Amino acid sequence: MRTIPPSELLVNDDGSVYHLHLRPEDLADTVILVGDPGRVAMVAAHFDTRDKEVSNREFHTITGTCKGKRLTVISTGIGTDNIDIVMTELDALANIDFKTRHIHNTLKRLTLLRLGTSGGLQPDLPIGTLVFSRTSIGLDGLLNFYKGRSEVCNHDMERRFVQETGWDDRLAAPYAVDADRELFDLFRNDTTEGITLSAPGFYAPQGRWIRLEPADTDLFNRIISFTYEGRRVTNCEMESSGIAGMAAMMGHRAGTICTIIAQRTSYQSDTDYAPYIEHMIRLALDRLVSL
Ligand code: R1P
Repeated sequence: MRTIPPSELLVNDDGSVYHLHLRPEDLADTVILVGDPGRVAMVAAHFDTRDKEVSNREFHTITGTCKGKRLTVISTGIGTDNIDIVMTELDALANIDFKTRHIHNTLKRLTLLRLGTSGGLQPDLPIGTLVFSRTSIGLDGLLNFYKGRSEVCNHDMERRFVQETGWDDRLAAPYAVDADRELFDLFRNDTTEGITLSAPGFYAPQGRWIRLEPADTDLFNRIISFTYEGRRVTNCEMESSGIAGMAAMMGHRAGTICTIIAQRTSYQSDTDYAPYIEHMIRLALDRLVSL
């Protein structure tokens, strides 16, 4: 049996995992992931009880109950580099014995739902639209570091995306991965089905030109025109690909819902988007407590 060394899985003196500062008993089996640490309180405002609250760096966590169901809400901060940390440590809390440093014989399957914000990439998806990322295309390269990537990704979609966008091979190879089907079905009547891009940055990696000109100013136009089996690219954010991909490799059930808060094709944005986020949170909690 493999013993995971202390240098590979770091455990703090109080028995909590290195970055998240959570102990195994602090984690519920159903987890809501948000990017913004401030959004954790918006979700937990709907909880009936709070058993645990902890913060370290950008990772703020509250575990409690909502309509009797035990839930954890955690902030990931921005980007799939953080998702690598959050997903690995959540999985370790669920599936590794911190004393023996052995993987449990029986693995736990977590349910993980990201509630995020994103930019809309089609003119008919206005600000306030809720998109469920049925498929995510990761431009960030995270999954390329994992052996299990080849088993969970849609290689045909990746090939077509590379061909049709004229993808520059100096960039990370894009990976295409589906959300959990059961979670998608849970939300399909209340959300717009999407192909979501996860970019490794907010500006040039999402086609924005502030002072530094992107290397390829037409790339996002070609991405927006990409379709796969009649489905089109709907929105762009920075985490859903890593969450879907890591969860698929680990055997967890994961998906992402994002509110569109900027419309990239008409160059509009809405910074007063809290009511849309509140609507998304209420919808998510209503469905998750029924699982
Ligand atoms: C960028 O402003 C951040 O907002 C989006 C992006 O994915 C990125 O994390 O999501 P969140 O609002 O969930 O952080």
